[in-house]
Amino acid sequence: MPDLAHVKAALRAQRIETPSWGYANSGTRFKVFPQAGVPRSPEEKIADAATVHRFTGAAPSVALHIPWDRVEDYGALARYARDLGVAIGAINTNVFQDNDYRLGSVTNPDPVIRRKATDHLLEAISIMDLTGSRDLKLWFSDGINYPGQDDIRDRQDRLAAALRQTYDRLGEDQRILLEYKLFEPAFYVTDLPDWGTSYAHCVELGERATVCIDTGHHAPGTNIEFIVAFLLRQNKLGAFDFNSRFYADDDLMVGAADPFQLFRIMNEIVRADALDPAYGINFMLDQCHNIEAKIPAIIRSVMNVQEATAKALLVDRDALREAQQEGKVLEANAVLMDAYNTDVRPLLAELRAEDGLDPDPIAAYHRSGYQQQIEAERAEGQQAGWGA
Ligand code: AOS
Ligand code: ZN
Ligand code: ZN
Repeated sequence: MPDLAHVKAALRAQRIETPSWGYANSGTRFKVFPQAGVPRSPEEKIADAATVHRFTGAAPSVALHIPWDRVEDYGALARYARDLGVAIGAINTNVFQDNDYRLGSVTNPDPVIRRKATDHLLEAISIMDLTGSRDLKLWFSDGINYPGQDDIRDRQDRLAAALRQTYDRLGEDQRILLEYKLFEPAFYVTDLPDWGTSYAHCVELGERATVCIDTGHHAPGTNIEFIVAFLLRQNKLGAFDFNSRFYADDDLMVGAADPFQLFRIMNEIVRADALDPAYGINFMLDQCHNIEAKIPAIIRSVMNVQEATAKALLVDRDALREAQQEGKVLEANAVLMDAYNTDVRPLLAELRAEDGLDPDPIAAYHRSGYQQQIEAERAEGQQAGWGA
């Protein structure tokens, strides 16, 4: 059986990054239901992220999105975050919300528009220099809707050229997280549709380019833990955008739709000894809380990742390997299922209590008065940026 002290140490070291846009108002293309107390500024989003960290002890950084989190002085913003006990994490770029990008951003047939898009990516690196961020997260909405609309291969060349310029601008301690997505907003071809395309571009770029797996960005039935295992073996897994999906890119709370899938993913992470922050994987959330209370939903999400991780850490690796090597199919499967079916909530509650945290972070948040305070203080919350 795994050593409990080791399990606890691994859980204590675990870090989950929350997204600034998850704290703001969001919705579908049909309606945004505003909520009371949502942040009006990047500072207030950071304050909410710091609150999630205060109650979970496991979320010490917050990802920003440019331009949604644009400020005059990024150095001051980073200091503000640090004073609240969190760091600014990945910088997300936006080359999808400008009229110029109707036919694409870095893959647009017009070189002037490609230049504008690439300049935005370079600007994001300048912001990282000021915030001390390590990760530049790139997601492109680029693609085409109709066969023949543009040349698929030329678009790959244009994408490669923009990525090359961006990669060459990175500082020594900075890296690219290259995200892929099967479809939406493009419906016929997406220029970065899957992990293989992202992986190939990352290999071409160099060792500071790694793949970001958004768990909601695959065709139904895709075996995500296989992708995780493969990329880990190649040293090319840089980050996750965790969320849940029932249909497409639903951006629901991680661990809500399929906690077993989350366990299988974390099992591959533990198998590769890749959980510790020193390994370099950024475990981010990329979620929108359209109808549920935002801060409690993000606390819940952090807890869901912790629970899946605890179960993965409880897998009896020796017994598993033995059963696998002896070809004992059912026994091997049972080892995994035993761990998955363990109720790890008491273990995590104990761990929090040992660390001076409330064993029940959501209840503690509700008791804290923070929600009442922000509802009183923040007159009119900001929309996350989606559909704005
Ligand atoms: C879009 O579908 C992607 O998931 C992006 O990762 C992300 O939601 C966006 O970059 C937010 O900044
Ligand atoms: Zn994402
Ligand atoms: Zn997405």
